[in-house]
Amino acid sequence: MSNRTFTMIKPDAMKNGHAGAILDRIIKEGFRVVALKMTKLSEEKAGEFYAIHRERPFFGELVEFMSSGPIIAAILEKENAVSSFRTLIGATNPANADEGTIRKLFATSVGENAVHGSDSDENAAIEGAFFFSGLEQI
Ligand code: DAT
Ligand code: MG
Repeated sequence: MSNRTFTMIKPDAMKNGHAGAILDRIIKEGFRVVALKMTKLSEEKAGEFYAIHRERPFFGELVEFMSSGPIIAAILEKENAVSSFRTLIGATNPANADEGTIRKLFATSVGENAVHGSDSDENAAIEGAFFFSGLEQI
């Protein structure tokens, strides 16, 4: 079990001014920030990141949204990071997310749901490497 996960604060949360509150919550929940940057995905890069969803009906919408504005990307460290972070963010659709979760508090809709969290240790490593070199991981 790896102790790292990868997250993005998505364009809706950035635009709505929730980035500070989300980072504050993540740190208060005991995650250590290993790497952090603000960036903006091109449509091509967003499509590459979400390639696994290429055949899904919402893929075009997802790529357009994820490239619509700045994001914050980060690698986080905590025991059981992947599952612990998925619990903290809540269900994909904020309407189904538990009270107090980041998506319940800050998401706009199922498509614009404030934050990304890796779904496995393997994907956490792949996604972290998509944004950060080894030297950028402290
Ligand atoms: P998660 O981000 O919880 O891992 P996922 O991997 O199933 O969810 O989907 C990736 C993203 O795609 C999700 O965060 C938002 C978007 N998405 C998922 N289901 C959707 C739907 N039914 N309609 C619109 N966008 C959707
Ligand atoms: Mg996912």
